[in-house]
Amino acid sequence: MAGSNSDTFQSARMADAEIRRGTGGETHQTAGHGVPSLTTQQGVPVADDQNSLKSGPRGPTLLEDFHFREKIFHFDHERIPERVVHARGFGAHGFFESYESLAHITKADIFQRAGEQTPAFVRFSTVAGNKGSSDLARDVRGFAVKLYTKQGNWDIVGNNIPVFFIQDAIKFPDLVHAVKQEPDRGFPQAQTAHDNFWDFISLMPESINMALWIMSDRTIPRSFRFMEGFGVHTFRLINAEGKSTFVKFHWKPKLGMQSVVWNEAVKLNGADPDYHRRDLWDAIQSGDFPEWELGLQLFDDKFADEFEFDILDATKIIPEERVPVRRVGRLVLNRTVDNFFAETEQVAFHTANIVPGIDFTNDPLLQGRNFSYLDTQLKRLGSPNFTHLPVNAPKCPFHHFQQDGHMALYNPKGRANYEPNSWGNNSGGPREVPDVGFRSFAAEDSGVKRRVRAELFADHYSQARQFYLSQTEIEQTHIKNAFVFELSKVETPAIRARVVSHLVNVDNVLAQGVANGLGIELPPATEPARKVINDLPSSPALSIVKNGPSSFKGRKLGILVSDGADASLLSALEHAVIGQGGMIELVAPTVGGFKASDGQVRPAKQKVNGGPSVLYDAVALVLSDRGAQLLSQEATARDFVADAFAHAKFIAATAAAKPLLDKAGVTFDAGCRVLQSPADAQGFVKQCGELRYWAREPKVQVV
Ligand code: HDE
Repeated sequence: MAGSNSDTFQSARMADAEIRRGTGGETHQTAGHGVPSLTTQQGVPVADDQNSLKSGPRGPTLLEDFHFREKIFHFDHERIPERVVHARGFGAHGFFESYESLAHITKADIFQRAGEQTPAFVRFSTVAGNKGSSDLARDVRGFAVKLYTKQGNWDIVGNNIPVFFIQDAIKFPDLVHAVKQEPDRGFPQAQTAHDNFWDFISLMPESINMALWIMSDRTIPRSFRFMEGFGVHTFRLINAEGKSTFVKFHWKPKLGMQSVVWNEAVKLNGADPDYHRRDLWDAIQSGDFPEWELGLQLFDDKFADEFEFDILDATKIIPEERVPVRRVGRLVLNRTVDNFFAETEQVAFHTANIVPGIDFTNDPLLQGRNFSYLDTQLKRLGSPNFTHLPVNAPKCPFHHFQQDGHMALYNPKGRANYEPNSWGNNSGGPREVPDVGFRSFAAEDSGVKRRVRAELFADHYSQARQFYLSQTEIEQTHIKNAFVFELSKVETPAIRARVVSHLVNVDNVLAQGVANGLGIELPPATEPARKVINDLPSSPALSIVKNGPSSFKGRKLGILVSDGADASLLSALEHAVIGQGGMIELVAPTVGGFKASDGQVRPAKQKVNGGPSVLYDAVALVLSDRGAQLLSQEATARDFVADAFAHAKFIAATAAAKPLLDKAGVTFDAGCRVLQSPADAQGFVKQCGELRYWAREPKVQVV
């Protein structure tokens, strides 16, 4: 038979799984009790996996030890190249469910029927850090979604920020070189706080809008569950009549947006470098499945012509207040991977993976990406047959004449491996399907061949200003502080000043604040290539704080406990948190547990020096007099309290906790409360739904 066939492929995969389980016609003895025998890759049973073959107990190891040779050989080849960017990532399975039929806008099969579920795989990532870097790096997060639709795989390979640094893909290698570790010294990794990065940014005014976004709290999300995702580019939806509608894709977290504060991120990287992946893993494993809604911003040519900015420019957004986001379905992540390498590491996303009903625009960044991703897959996965890997293979039938190559997992039978052929309907293989097959939108394109950009691309500051002015005061302060932090790590004064000279075009107060923080004179503004539009309306959708949650759902309360802790208070807190859909974690002097006031020993999740308060959204101290005395001598317990206070978290404490609070330098404010009786627990947890007591922050952060 000609061409590929998913049935053949499925059976190849099943056979493969059988082989792995060793159930394919086993002849040797099993290890007993149904435990499979250890074998070599060739299926030869292994008698001794503890000792290599030697000539005498103290003699040389023998070359003929084929088991040892094969084992070491395979181990030596376990690594594949990590991704050039987005190396550190974490994936999960789930599904997308459409709310309504969008047949009038797109013929994409996934959007035809309300309630239809489509399998999905999502990989979140950081961009700059290497595979082993920490989760809380200040960085953009990748938000890549593979939708296994009935008409092929559709990938939305997006980020958690809706704009990008550059406008033209030809600058991508420069951008990535500048942000990653510097080539002479090999550091710093997973950081933008170094000379090369800010040198490049300061010489590329088009990146200033994105610079504002990355200095905001968007780059230190509380976890993947609390961040938005964006397709970034303008795409097209095409309906059955061939009509095109422009579209921008959004993912909106059901739990609302949330970020941590910078000092918390710095500490989290030490306390738990896997904080984000652990969070997603824990949520899915406990059945608290994270969800996002897919939002579409739909607009036509008329809007595109009237809009102040070019819809092909990936350094610009279309404010939601201008074109509303229509929520058309939900994405649910409900299954962790079986094997990290097979799925998260080997998944291969590609912006050019689109399906009938979706199409590209001429965004020069998108066009460059469409060219790039196949190269990276080949380099990383080592074979053009990477689509044969289960995570990458379509889940719909597929048939084609592509064949052979390294590690071809399915190899069709029959004679026909080309078309047209005259082998007849039964053995001639697949044929084109003009009526339903993918056809590119018939956009009219012509022009003089030149290396240019469109005129409106030259507006570099207007939307950066709009973004900044749309933030709450607390978020504006965080942006200023982030610039000061990053530029204070830059060693070359001229680079620092050049960055500030761009900020003058964004907002004077911001520029002056950063200059003050750096201890430099305010430099004159960089001459803008195009006049800055100063009066763009504020866009509340751009603020995290304005789009936070309304409850403690999905969040975690850390409770510091000691022997003698009031058992009724503990259960009241637990009850209140679980009632809101949150979680609690007990932190105690020993992980083995503590004896509460009811005489029962309860195990703790963390020992106090391994469970700092940065791991939690809010904290409670349920201590006995003796426990508080003891913990007030313990530096990590004092840090637990002092950090929670400094990070503007809500704090509740029994009256007995006072010695510890005093030693930690905490004076109660409206974000703290005494837990006098179990009845106080509800009120406290309700307040925790606001996540942070921001009014405290200016009082505890003065430089
Ligand atoms: Fe990517 N990008 N990118 N990118 N990108 C990759 O592909 C590239 C860009 C994004 O979890 C690579 O498989 C070019 C924008 C995500 O596996 C590579 C350009 C956006 C992921 C690549 C861009 C992204 C990647 C590296 C400039 C947001 C991770 C490994 C035109 C909309 C996907 C890989 C995953 C990965 C190239 C710009 C998002 C090298 C040339 C803009 C989320 O092919």
